[in-house]
Amino acid sequence: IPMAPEGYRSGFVGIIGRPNVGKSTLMNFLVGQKVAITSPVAQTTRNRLRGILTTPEAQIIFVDTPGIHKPHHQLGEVLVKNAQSAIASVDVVLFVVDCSVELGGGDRFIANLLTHTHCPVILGLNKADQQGYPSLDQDYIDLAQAQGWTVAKFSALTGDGVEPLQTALIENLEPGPYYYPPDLVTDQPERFIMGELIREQILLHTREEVPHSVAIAIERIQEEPTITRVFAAINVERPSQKGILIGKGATMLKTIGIAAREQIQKLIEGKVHLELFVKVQPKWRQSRTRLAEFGYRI
Ligand code: GDP
Ligand code: K
Ligand code: MG
Repeated sequence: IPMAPEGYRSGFVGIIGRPNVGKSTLMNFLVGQKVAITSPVAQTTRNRLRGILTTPEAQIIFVDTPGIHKPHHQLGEVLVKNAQSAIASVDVVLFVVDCSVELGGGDRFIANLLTHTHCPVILGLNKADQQGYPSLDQDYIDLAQAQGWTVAKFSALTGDGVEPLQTALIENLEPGPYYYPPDLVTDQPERFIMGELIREQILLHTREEVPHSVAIAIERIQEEPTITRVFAAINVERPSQKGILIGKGATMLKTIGIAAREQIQKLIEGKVHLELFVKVQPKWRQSRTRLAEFGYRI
């Protein structure tokens, strides 16, 4: 890693918020590449992942997190603990909300978690493109004022307002070194992102319990002079889920495969042959060994 120039700033920005407010979409826009998958489904983001933005003035390491729910059960408590540890280990917190909907209990719950943080907090009002009249901003602005937070309003989808947000983030960073090589955009291995891009298509094409029951394992990557061959297993928990994923005449698996291949081609900037097969792994979500095997930090 090279030496950063005089006066260079750097640091870690934790992106937190309720599920589906657009945390991952925002991180992708900021780093200029799809490093985290996005979808209208909650729990799309399962792992804490980093996206790296390097400009001539600063290096920002974004930490994208799974959404925070009010805990109603054991797992919820674990998620909140994880979020709290994420908050404790960053230099700036970017608390993202969806300003096209009213401020509710979920956001207030997160605001309470943030009351005792020592680092600067920026309240990001996302989905500005979707906002109707009357404007719902005032409650969010009041909340930020009461807590002494900075406010930024933007659309992660269109990119409107993201540049001022980026400036505000950099202003809140201390002088520091390059933590990562300047050309790196994520800490995730390419292999893991390939699996995520397949999971994203499953999230977009199937419904209800199927998306939450899949785990992708990239079993082999074969690089040839003109094409990269990727062999991936889609693990599900029950035979019925396998049936749904394959579909009548294997049409579902084909649709998912074509769309995922396109995304993987963009990622590696080359031609890809993608082979998918579906495996039943009963209760993989309860198995620590399996979770680790599928790339989840446990
Ligand atoms: P996360 O769960 O907070 O990471 O949210 P995602 O990034 O996965 O986004 C959830 C959904 O909101 C996806 O369907 C996105 O396309 C959509 N979305 C994200 N940002 C915006 C935005 O600025 N405007 C609109 N209209 N939709 C957005
Ligand atoms: K989501
Ligand atoms: Mg996400």
